[in-house]
Amino acid sequence: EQPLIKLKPQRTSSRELVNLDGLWKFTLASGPNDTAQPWTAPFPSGGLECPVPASFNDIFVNREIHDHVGWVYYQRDVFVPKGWSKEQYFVRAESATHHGRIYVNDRLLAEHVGGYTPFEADITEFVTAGEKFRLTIGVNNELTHETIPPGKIVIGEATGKRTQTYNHDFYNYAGLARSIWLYSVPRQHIKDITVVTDVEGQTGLINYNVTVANKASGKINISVVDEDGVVVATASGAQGTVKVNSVKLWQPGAAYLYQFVANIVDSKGKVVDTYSLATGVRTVKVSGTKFLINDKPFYFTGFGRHEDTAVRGKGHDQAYMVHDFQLMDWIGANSFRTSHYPYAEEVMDFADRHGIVVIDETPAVGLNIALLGVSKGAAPQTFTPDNINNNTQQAHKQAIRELISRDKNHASVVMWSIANEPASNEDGAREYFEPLAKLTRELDSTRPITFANVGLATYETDQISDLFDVSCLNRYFGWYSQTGDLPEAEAALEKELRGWEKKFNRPIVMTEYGADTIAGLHSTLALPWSEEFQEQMLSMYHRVFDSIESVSGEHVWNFADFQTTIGTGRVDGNKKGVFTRDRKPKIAAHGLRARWNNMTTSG
Ligand code: GCB
Repeated sequence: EQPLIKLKPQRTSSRELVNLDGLWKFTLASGPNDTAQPWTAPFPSGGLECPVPASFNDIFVNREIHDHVGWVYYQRDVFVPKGWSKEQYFVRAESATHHGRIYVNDRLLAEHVGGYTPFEADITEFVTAGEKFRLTIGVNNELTHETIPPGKIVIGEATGKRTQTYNHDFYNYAGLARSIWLYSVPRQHIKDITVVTDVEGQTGLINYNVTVANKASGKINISVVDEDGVVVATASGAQGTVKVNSVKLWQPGAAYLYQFVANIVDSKGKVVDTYSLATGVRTVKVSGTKFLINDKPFYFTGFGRHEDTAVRGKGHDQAYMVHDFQLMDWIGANSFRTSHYPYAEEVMDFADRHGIVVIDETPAVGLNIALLGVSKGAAPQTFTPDNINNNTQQAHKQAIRELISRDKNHASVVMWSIANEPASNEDGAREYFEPLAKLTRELDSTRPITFANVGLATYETDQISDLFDVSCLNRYFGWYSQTGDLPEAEAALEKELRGWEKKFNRPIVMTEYGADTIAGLHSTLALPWSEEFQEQMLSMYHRVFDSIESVSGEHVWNFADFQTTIGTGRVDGNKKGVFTRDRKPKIAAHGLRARWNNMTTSG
């Protein structure tokens, strides 16, 4: 098992943080087996430079780089600040899609598989404070049937060219799409904090657990500081419960965050290390057909989204992040799902600060060969030794561990989604998913768990939904079936939703519904692909949702148009966005805005 990465680095009185974003030297590996070892020497000057954070694929005007399958290398020089001689220091990559290696000078110091969660190298013993080193990060974008997400490399018959194929509907952007950091901590430091909140009457309870690295002596002191900077509660010891009187709750649309400050204090009363965790006090639970936040029914409005913009691909961008949240606010969205992978930590922090509710998803997308049409005719068999197998399941478990370990403290996260559209109607699904559902609950018993169910796995054929708490359904009546025929689609949708309601009597969240829509294409007949069709189709869904008691939320697919793999079903990407890829509203945006802004978000 890969080590789980703990607290996000931060600058405090005991910790330093240096951002390594910017232009890095960049090169492709010379061959698939990567024998050239480019990290053992400085890259020649005058070569390519690649911005970090960004996916590399669309940066260069070069088809070979765009389509590259295998290793790429990023390199830059880094100084370790001279004041760090007594500290321990790390290089941390927020993500490397999908397999990353950190080299310091000639030496490999860290390796990580899984493209959307952080990893780090302890470089303390290898570079002296005040000295410069050559930092090289290798990134490999290959997907196999044993990775999460899965994929398959095919070899061109005539050319021998390797092409990455996969079952998921978004482009396999790769590289260093999130920030890279150099940071220091004291030798004795806080390694991890877990907080779980509860409410009793007017009192907020923060149950906590602090783990410490290299602990020889020293005590743990906790203080909870409110938004005015006032210490409202204190505690001591590595675990326990802090009580906050007259608590201000974290609420959807009305965030309130306390700073949970953990200190290690030595015998002379000196603070050895300090870390401050933004903590929202709230509860989450499923009761009957309702999804409760702070014991009040919550109705999800919003989207499945993607990290996707022109040129930077999946590169995190503060301007787009803030703008996208502004658009969500404008349209009246109170929530989103991190379809189909964990998003940048900055996004989660933003959601915490602004009271936006998140369904947090692993990168387990495409565990379904029926969607590919691979096995046309034959009964599709997703869960077999040479497809999705025990090793895939191990990788999936690790993806769940890493997601929960990274995001467990976010008030905004109200539910874990452990997969998107797996073949849950096929034999083998139950054997595959039962241990995963169990693991998720072991890691976090406080949040409901779910997965996004595919249309092929109806209430009659799905084999795993009873292992989960909420029925999250992705449905495309009127688009992939009953195409363009909204009355037929409406009847089919209603039948399906009533089937789920009757079988499970628990909340249903429609986690995907939508239609590809070419911005600017109009049709008086509201034919498919037009802006009018998207508008009318969404309205039809809303009519049905409003008539079914257990429907507890609606996430349109998708927030914005996004890039996909090349194929005959997609014209420069998926066009189901309510906004275009450059964030201009389609007609449907106005209808959603009117509906969602008029809804009481709880109820
Ligand atoms: C789905 C997938 C999503 C696709 C969408 C579509 O069911 O979950 O990743 O992009 O359908 O547009 O086909």
